[in-house]
Amino acid sequence: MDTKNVISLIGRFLKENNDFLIAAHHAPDGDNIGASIGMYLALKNSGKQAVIVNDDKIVERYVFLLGGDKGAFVQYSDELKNKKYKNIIILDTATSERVGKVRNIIADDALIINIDHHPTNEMFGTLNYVDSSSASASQLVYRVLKENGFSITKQISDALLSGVLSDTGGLRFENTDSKVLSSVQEFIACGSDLTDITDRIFLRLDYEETIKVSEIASKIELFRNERIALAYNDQTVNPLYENEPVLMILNSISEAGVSLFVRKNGEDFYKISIRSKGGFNVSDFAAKWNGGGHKNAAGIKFYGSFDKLRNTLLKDLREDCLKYYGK
Ligand SMILES: [Mn+2]
Repeated sequence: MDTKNVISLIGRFLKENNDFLIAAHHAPDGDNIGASIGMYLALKNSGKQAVIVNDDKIVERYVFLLGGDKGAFVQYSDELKNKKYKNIIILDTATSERVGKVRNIIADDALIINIDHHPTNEMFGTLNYVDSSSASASQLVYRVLKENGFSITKQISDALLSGVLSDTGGLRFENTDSKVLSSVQEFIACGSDLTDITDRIFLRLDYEETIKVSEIASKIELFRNERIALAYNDQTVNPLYENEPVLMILNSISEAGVSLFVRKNGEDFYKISIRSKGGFNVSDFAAKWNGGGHKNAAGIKFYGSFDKLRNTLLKDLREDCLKYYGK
């Protein structure tokens, strides 16, 4: 089926149904949140019932996008389990497993719309609009709404712009192409304030979080030959609200090509975010360790001790980087 067709079928699905569940991958990022809120608002403005349910909480810095309607973005809990939704929209999510426990509230015979830009998308939907050449899922949601005649209010535009800015690192990552810039131009025409949204997403951190981030940053390790920078945090002792500020600091280190933020999230359980600048493909590396993501941003879950992590996964990464950066 060609793209135009899929988009118009998704439009029919949105117009002919009601009571939608909007879901996306756990540990939501800005693109996931922006795409979800943009879709939610468009449905609400058309008089439809909808709710966004995620395995995790919304990230605080994106709450403004809800415009006071805080109940619209719900963290999954077992109390929700009695209701099974039949009309599902899954955004920015490569595999249906990545919605986590939200699967418990999806009916067996549900219709699922899958809108995504991950190259590893498993086409799990009844309708799949997957375009891996798109820098963000928010742009795909924008196209679906626009081509099906939904009006793009400033609030919707702000949500989708936040998604685009989040996945392009504020229009700085390699994926910032002409499609990104023309969508940004359209969002500005819808009334969005690029400077304000950029500030809210990247440049605001409260005092307490700033101190925590600084403490973590002061202990960053650098492997010079391998061009790897590594930060560590024990989330069970000193939890951060979000990972992005530490990742931005790691990424700004000129000697590093690849950065790694390792978080201890439980006994013998670590979550790792990997970023790269330029050619080194962190998605390929993550795939070897049952993780996934994009070329320049990926994630891995590791089970075992930190020593084991150093002696296996980090060792493997150091070898790959040594080969890649050639020293
Ligand atoms: Mn995305």
